[in-house]
Amino acid sequence: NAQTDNQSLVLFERKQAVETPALYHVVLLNDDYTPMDFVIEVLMVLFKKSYQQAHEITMQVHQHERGIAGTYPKEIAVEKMTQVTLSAKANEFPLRCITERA
Ligand code: NFA
Repeated sequence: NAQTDNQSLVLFERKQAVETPALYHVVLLNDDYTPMDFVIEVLMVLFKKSYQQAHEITMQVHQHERGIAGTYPKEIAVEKMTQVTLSAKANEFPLRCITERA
């Protein structure tokens, strides 16, 4: 319910209400071995970023140890995190990814 996940209520006329989903950042973490081009590709394919956006986020992670790949409702954020982790493993890169409450 609204309390457990600290969600907000959007109220409509005639006392209808819907809960807006709590949002989570999918955060990419830096490492020394994953190629920049792989990170850019992950951001473009899984997070629908343009090449320019993907390059900026990759440089943010490379220089500052972490960066936000995208922000989604929890279930989708966890799914994206899983896809990043599986894709990295399949390519034998150590890229790590976490989710955190936005
Ligand atoms: N630091 C990695 C390198 O120098 C690049 C990288 C960027 C890795 C973003 C993970 C995330 N090859």
